[in-house]
Amino acid sequence: MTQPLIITAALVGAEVTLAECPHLPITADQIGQAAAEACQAGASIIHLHVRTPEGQPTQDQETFRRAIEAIRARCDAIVQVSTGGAVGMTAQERLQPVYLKPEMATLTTGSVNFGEEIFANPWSLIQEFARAMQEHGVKPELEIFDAGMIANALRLRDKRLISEPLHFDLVLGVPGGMPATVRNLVYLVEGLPAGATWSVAGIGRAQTQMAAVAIAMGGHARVGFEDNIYYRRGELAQNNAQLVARVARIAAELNRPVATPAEARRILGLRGGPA
Ligand code: KMH
Ligand code: ZN
Repeated sequence: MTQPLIITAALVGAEVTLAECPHLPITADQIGQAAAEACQAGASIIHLHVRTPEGQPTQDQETFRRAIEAIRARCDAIVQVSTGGAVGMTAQERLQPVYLKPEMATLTTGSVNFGEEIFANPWSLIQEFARAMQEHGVKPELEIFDAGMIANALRLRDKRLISEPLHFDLVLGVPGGMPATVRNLVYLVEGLPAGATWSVAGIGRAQTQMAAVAIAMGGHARVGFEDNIYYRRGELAQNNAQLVARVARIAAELNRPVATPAEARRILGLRGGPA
């Protein structure tokens, strides 16, 4: 039987600027509000980056703490913190939100060109991040930008640094990573271990297309300003919830009801609500 659809709302990201996206949530209050609206529209995971008051990406623990509190005050979504942060941050900087013991955190299992820059994730860093997540009871979402990253994730599993059921997010369309095509998505999904769950994050205009394919394939979907700021060509989205709501509507047409946070926790093997 097909599972309910887990929609992840990637509300903020690290690269999008306020100049490009005037509705980008920045403060804890704005992030909490955006999360509540996204949940109302059908999201059950909030993928979380935070910003300084000036709008710069930061991994500051206190800024994360305030944003997480603001989300939890308004909805029951699973909070998934980013350990990717922004390109160029140190490992210690990036790890800070894991110490807050959120339910989930991202774990990118390899390096990838990221536009003009390199999103560096050497094997030593990957293992250190996996260990930190294990020690703090945080479930990793394995971020896959290229095919070899799945092999690295399986190496982590074999070394017992991550445990099943594994959850993957297949990020397609980053300039330098795997392009967002149906063929690439199917290829990656075929390489996942039995029992794994997965979502797709299509970048830019691929966001809705990839989400629709994932819905049909039985996977899950990620949308939001981190990956795409347009509702349609030439028209900025008004808020993250608008992007979530569209995917929820497509899912309804395809007989995939959206998962509540409780259902998402069951599907992902999370033990319960937030600690
Ligand atoms: N901002 C990218 C360099 C994650 O959240 O873990 C990395 C990223 C992935 O956004
Ligand atoms: Zn992210």
